Amino acid sequence: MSHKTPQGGDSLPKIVLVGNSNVGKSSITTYLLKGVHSYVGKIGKHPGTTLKIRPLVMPQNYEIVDMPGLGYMASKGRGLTKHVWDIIIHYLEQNAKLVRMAFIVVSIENFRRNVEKWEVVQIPIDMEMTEFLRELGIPFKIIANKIDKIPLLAVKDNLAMIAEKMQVPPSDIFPVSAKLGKGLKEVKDFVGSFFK
Ligand SMILES: Nc1nc2c(ncn2[C@@H]2O[C@H](COP(=O)(O)OP(=O)(O)OP(=O)(O)O)[C@@H](O)[C@H]2O)c(=O)[nH]1
Ligand SMILES: [Mg+2]
Repeated sequence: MSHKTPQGGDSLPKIVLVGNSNVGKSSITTYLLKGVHSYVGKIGKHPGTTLKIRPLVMPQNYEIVDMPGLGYMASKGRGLTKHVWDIIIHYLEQNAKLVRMAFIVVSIENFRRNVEKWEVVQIPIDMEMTEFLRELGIPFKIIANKIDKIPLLAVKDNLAMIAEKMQVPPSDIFPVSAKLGKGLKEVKDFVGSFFK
């Protein structure tokens, strides 16, 4: 298993997907790449499916970068989680000027539980990522994925909580179900608006 990050010489603008393990980053990336690349990376039932940073070049000369998951990965151990955080942070620092937009993907089903569980001990990882992106001056939006997993009323409540915790206006959140294909066109059109 290699954890090499792509080395310099790669000056294309980038769209980056970050977030906890198992939230659906690779599923969303697969949709964004449809018709261009048939295979992105694995989509898995188990957290920690994507382990390498592998940018994919689009015909409009930008890259889509599906990141490994940030959070705890059951089968891989804590050491690897820290390692993944470090390589992602390093990548973002090195490429800050080239990243046109970062999407922080969260699972709308798990966000509330994660925040309530972690916030007493330390800053939850998604919130830490917003701080980090703000420091680097990288613009970001939130994708609240897996809306198919909870009732509509809970979707509304959780969207409000995500906006509050991530300190973004509600209009910065894309509600999505990668499974049902809901909300994905909005994300794709938004990405497309950067690279006409
Ligand atoms: N119900 C539901 N399941 C989803 C949705 N999006 C993705 N999944 C499932 O969630 C699991 C994880 O999806 P991935 O796309 O591999 O998630 P990831 O964020 O890339 O995961 P890592 O690479 O481990 O960080 C897979 O079993 C997907 O089929 C969704 O909108 N709804
Ligand atoms: Mg993945």
